[in-house]
Amino acid sequence: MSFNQELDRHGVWRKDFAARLQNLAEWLSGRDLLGVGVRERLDHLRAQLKNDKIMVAFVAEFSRGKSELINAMFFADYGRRIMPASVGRTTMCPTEIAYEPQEPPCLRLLPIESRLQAQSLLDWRQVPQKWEQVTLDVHDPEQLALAIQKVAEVRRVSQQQAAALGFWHEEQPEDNPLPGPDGLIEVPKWRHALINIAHPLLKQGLVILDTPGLNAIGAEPELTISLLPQAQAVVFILAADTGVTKSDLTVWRQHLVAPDQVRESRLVVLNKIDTLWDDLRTPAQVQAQIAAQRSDVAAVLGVSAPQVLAVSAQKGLLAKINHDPELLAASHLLELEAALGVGLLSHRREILRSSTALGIDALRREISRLVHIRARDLIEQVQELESLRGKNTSAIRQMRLRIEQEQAHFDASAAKIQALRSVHLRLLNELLVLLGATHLKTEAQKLVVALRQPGIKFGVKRAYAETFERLGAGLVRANELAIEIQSMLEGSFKGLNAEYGFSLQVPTPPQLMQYQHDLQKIETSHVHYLGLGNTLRLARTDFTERLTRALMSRLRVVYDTALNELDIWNKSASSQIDAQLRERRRHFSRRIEAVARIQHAAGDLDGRIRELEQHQAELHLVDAQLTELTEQLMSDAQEAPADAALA
Ligand SMILES: Nc1nc2c(ncn2[C@@H]2O[C@H](COP(=O)(O)OP(=O)(O)OP(=O)(O)O)[C@@H](O)[C@H]2O)c(=O)[nH]1
Ligand SMILES: [Mg+2]
Repeated sequence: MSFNQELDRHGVWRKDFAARLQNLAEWLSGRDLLGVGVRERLDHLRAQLKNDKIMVAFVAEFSRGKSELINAMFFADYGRRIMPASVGRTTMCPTEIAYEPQEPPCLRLLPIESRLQAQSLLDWRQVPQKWEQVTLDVHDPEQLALAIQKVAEVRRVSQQQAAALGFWHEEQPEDNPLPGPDGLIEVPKWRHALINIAHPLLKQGLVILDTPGLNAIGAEPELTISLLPQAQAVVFILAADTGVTKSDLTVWRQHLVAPDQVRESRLVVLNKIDTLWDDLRTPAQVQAQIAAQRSDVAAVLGVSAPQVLAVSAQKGLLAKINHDPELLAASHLLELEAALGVGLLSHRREILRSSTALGIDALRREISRLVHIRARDLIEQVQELESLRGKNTSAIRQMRLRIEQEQAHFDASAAKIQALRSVHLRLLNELLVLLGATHLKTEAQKLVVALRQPGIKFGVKRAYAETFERLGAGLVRANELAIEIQSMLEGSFKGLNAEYGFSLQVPTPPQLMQYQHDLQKIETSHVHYLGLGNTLRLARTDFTERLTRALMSRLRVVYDTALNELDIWNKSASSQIDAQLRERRRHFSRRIEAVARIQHAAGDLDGRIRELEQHQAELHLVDAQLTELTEQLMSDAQEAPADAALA
């Protein structure tokens, strides 16, 4: 199955699943079961399904055919080239192509001068007015392609300006671009481009990242350190007519062999095989030559031969536009799409499914807790009324008094719960500080100071190790606090359950230590990046600052995820208490009301009991339906969708 079909299928499943969650929400609301805790969980699940983005990055030295391959794989339906692809350097800034339904189709460009300011790319994304915006007409491929040409724009600046922007380095003259006759240097006009268009695949959460070749990136740590590690797949491209050059190897080493890589998420493409097609040779000879080149490439890059796919992007694009199946087969484009589809998407789907299944399970427990409280309350009421059978009015009055006393005792529990809450909040706040933005900023600042020390060249590893040790220690402390809170909750829930007959269950504790692994990954990728001859640049203030900003934005993603987990944990604890308090108050007023009715018309007792039994039967049915509904959702989350879903 091709990448497009796989993605389609995944999209159908996600949409379908989201619709069914919506139905569940309506069903629950109709039965007064959509409390705060349940709604939170449902919203979280829906957001998870909706935001399931899959980023595929195309990385290579210039002119290997990255943009052409994107055109061929994703945009052939426009009947022409959409991303600019031409000889020489073309794409000058990283270009992200995605779909955001709440925004109009447009191209947004962040000026290169933004590099002179302190914000990271992540920060700039939040400031739309700093981006130049060009409206796109998706029904007019000519206009679309013309507008997107902007990603190839350059500016000419003085050597000094180029240095400030990160494109000129005294200490590494061999990497510097050639100045023009006027001494000016060509630099990209834009730092980053975002394209928002409603393509079917993009609608399903695909994000494509096109990148420029080596020098056009100009020591932009953000790409290596923040952007590419987020990509679920990185496609590395070589050209059959140039083979593996020195600069190809530099790109490969910088971006593709990051430690801790997920093997199946890297694809090597040997592009432009059409340049080997030769009328003077037999097809068999050509095939043999391609095969030999594939194994050469595999050997040089240290990957297995099947991991190298030989294609012709240009002929693939042409074949799709002209509906020429023979040429399409010869281009081997569909094989590449299939490899990407199988390796990447199935892995991605697994992750989403298992986390969805976990979410449904938590949701089910949350709801059935509510159902069981109601069932128990009904049983108690029936028993209470049964005990009134044949009793005189004074006995009935006695009972009412007793219920009112119980109610007063229960109201006093509010103070206890308040005390519990304030202890909980105090500990929680202490924990939140350890994962907060201020804490991170302070740590990053210490790293900047350390990296600026003269002669840091040999101490980079140590400076990082120390910073990450401190961050790690903060995480350990946060985890200890979480354990403390969890055991406090266990104790007080137990007490409340015993004293007031609640059925509070402590929520699943957050797994903070898992983020230690993310921290390690970030540390290694930085140390790796700096090991690639970038250490010398640390002497430059702007470089060190860009580097730490990139570090910050990646750390922030990790810490925000952790904070989000804490939030769910915390809400699950407090919303349970709220729900049980609410149910209990209702229970009291129902009991008093029932007794009051019987006080006024003693004969109504049987009728009232029948009514309650009717409610019991209804609740029983709700419980059974609920089990069925959630079980169905569970199994759908775990199993692969039937092929029929495609039809
Ligand atoms: N013959 C042949 N030419 C190709 C093929 N793929 C791309 N090209 C050409 O190679 C040139 C460079 O392609 P681009 O897609 O611009 O390359 P790129 O990797 O995006 O390069 P930059 O944007 O400069 O980093 C263009 O003229 C393409 O038409 C191919 O499969 N066969
Ligand atoms: Mg390009």
